Amino acid sequence: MTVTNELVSTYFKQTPAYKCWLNYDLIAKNDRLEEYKEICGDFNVLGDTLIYKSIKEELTVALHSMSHKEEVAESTFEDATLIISDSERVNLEDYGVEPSLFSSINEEGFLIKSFHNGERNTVLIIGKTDKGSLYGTYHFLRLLQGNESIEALHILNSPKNRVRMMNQWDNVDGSIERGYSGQSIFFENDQITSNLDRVKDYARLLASVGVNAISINNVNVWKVETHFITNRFINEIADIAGIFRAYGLKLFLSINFASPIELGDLQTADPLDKEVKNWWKEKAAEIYKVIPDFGGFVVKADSEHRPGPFSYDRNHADGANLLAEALESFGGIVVWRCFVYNCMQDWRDRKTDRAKAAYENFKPLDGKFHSNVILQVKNGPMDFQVREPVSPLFGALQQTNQVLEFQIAQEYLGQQKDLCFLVPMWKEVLDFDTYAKGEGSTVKKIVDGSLYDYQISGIAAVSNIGNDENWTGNTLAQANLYGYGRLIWDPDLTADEIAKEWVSLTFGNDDNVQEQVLSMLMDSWGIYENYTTPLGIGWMINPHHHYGPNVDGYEYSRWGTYHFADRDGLGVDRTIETGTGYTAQYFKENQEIYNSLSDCPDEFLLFFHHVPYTHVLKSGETVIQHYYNSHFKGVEQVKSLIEKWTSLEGKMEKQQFENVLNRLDMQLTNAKEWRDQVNTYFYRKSGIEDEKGRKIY
Ligand code: GCV
Repeated sequence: MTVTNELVSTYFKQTPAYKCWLNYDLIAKNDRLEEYKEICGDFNVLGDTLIYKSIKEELTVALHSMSHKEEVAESTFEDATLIISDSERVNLEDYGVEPSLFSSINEEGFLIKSFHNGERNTVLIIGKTDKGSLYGTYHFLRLLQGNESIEALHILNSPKNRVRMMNQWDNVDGSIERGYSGQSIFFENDQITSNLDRVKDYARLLASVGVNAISINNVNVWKVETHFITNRFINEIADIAGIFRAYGLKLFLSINFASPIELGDLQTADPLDKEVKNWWKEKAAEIYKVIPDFGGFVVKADSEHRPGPFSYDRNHADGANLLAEALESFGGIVVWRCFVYNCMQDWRDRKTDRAKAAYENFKPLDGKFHSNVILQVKNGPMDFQVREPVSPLFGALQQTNQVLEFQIAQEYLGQQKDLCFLVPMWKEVLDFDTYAKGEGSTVKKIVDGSLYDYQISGIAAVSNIGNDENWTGNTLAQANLYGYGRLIWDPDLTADEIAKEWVSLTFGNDDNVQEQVLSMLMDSWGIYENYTTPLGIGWMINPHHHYGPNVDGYEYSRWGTYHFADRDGLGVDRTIETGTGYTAQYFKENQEIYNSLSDCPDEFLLFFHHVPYTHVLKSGETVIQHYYNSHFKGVEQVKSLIEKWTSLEGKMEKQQFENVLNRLDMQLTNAKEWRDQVNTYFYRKSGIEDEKGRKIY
């Protein structure tokens, strides 16, 4: 059997659910098929790096699958009508391309260009580097899957963010912290998984949407995982790094700050201790010997009981710089997380506030970190709730590299049982104006490094995949994985555009399927918010496992309820005058809006203010009536999601249809529980009847 046949036959054995958006369905429209066959029938990949090998493989399976051609193979350069190369290897002028065009795109950018020489049509995919060629190839394949014409292409494109990272929270025993889609694809039974085929397919999925870095283990680094940076594991981890390398991704590891002690070498992990510094330098050298392009370390320190520099009376800059110095000469970086707060804090003084913690810890250290340190900041000040304001650290750190952290895993957002398409939420975060340098200082300009000229910056996210057949538990949650990559490549894409692309790549180009699934995705965040915690209050969820309602259930609740509800009202007063003073962490324009009861947007009201149940919202409803209305509405909206989905029976593969239907049924049960518990709780607390007289259980 030829390599081509082997590749193709492996590919054909995979289910659509597994292949996700790299489904490469047979092109249905005949005229397009002819157009594609003419151009794509003979391709030639110039270049011999590992990445070019991946490109050849991807083209082979994709073109074969889309055209059902018996043999799709490379032809000679002379005969080729589809040419993939970097800008150095072809004479661009022969194809009417000005070489200077490439100075306007970055290292990972590409040009896709159609060319007609009087005899035949040709398409060129020219990367600035091999990575650019890879991204260009995937872009081109997306066009084919969308049945777009390729006769007059001129696409010059490059990523807006330099770091585009995925964080796995996988443990070596095979479990995944906040994982809702099965077990780890990397680890099992305290070992690295022996069959890494699935890792390769994950690398393909990530590369196809432009992700270029991955950390493969949980930021909570437990006992066995502390050994990842030792001989016990490092060679096998190098194999994983090799798989990702072939798809343009750098591998990172989460490390335990106390490693020098826990690995039995030293008595201390004090970042200013000479022996500790040497220990990390030697460790870095050992790692780079086997993984020469190792990305660096991801670190969670001094948070939720993880060790860190505080034990030695040192600060986060001391801790991060220790590691940065060790990695510097190898070109490695330290991704230091800002999810730092004292989870045991007593907030009864009404001044102590978890939301304030990241800013209080890191703002005073601005400018004190080495240039190869990046601070990774969650999008909101708390923890991935359904609606949070943007973290005030964005814009506040002017001399420190920053990476924004999203969570694709739906930890608090329905755990991939409930549908919640997250791209609209992420768009709001990226478009948020911090006013850090006047109007227009949006988060996307901060993280792409243009506002403060950071050396290195970008976006990272907690992954939502596991070894379930469809990777994400709920097949529709694949849209979040896809959307994350597409959005961080280009934050100016709209949520709607991204959703449309995903639907067509996943379910094909049937108009009705597209319309129904698109509306389901686009409405889903609002629906989830309606039946859970509208008006920005957050939490009220079962502590620890974070699914389902539990109104008083904030896990660190020994100091009282999180929502501060009593018989008169609810919400957290975070104003400067009477509250925790959190609003003061924003620049003036936002501070004034959030601090003012009358100006604060409804969706954040209870995040910033404690108000009576009878407070009238901008919408004209009272807070209590809004709570009743949105919870009743949310359940009805889930019913309508089910109706829409049911109408699509027979229009897609059975396995996919049933998977989502089953999840929607779970969602309905969940939504009803939220409605009933929340409404009953606030009815009993407030004693105020629903003005529509609906039954509150
Ligand atoms: C990996 C939240 C999650 C934890 C997670 C933590 C973090 O608290 O519930 O599971 O730990 O965030 O981001 O470090």
